[in-house]
Amino acid sequence: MSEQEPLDVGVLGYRFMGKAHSNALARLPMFFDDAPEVNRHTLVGRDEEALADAAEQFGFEHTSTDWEAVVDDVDAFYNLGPNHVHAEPSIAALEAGTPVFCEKPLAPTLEEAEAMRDAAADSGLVAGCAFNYRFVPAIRYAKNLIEDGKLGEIRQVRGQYLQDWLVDPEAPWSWRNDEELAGSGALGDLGAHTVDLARFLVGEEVGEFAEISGQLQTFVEERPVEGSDETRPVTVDDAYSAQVEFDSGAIGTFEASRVADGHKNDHTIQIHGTEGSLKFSLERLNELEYKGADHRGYETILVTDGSDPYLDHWWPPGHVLGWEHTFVHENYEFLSAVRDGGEFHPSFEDGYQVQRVLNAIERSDESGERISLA
Ligand code: SOE
Repeated sequence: MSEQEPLDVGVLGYRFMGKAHSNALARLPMFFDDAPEVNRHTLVGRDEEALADAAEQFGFEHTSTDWEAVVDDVDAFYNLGPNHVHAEPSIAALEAGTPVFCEKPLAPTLEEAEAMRDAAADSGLVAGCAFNYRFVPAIRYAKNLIEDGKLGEIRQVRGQYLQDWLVDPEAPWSWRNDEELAGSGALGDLGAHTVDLARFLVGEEVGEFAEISGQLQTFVEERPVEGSDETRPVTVDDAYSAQVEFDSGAIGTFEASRVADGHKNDHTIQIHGTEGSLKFSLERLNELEYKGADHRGYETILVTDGSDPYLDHWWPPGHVLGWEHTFVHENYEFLSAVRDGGEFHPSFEDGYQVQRVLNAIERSDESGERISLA
């Protein structure tokens, strides 16, 4: 246990992401002996009754419907609300001297992402964008292989993120279907993760995304509002695809969909180099497929040994981890950086770089042209 004062954490948002991060905060002292001590201090939201229930369930001491009061009053502020509330409270927290952990995508628009990136840079504080898939042990293992040169020179990256929860035209409308609230659809919600993973895994080898052409498509133009006879327009994409070239000349293809029937949360990334290849699929997150130069085909590496990234904190080999563990790992890294004044990645700068790519895909779709980011 640290001898420092516990960190008071304020969390805006108590739904899907609120629960995932609160679970992670609760797990930390049990599994990560050297994690900072944390008080789940204040849970922030609008609906007082739902907020009170969530605070009790998630183990928070206080609730508040006023984020402005909270950002000043805690040692770290978690912004886990819908995308349209990412910028203002996060910037206010940084201006108040409070480190911020913000859900992805960093913002609905490039302009807001830029303002957030600038506020983080001006503050000099730890500002993290919660791309949790960087914290899958098999992804860390893959990164180590790439850094060790096991794939040789990287030539191709192929990333897909497929879900099917909107394949039914009667699936209800939510903020995730609205451009004002979300920014984009499958592109920002899912594609942001894949772009971040690509930057994380091979960014040092291939550089940034340099040239991009992309397209977006909306298949269902309006959706029913739950509990009423109303429908609302869908103003974001159901699916996107993009072709890219990196600074090094390596190329990649990327796509995401929320209407890919039969795929629940199928995030895959494949990387091919001059001396080997890697394949990772989120639905088999304990495994990494690797083909080295002296192999004829892929071998499946079960990434659950105590010597594998983060695994010494958990169970004996073969006692597999799940999606929720990625949140424990990212919270461990973020809060340790806050306590120690260290660096945390993915940062707001990383979130901004991802947003540039998303924005270029949108611009390419609108203009029908290939966009240069170089
Ligand atoms: C919903 O589509 C969603 O929860 C995303 O918002 C998450 O980032 C992704 O991890 C799973 O799908």
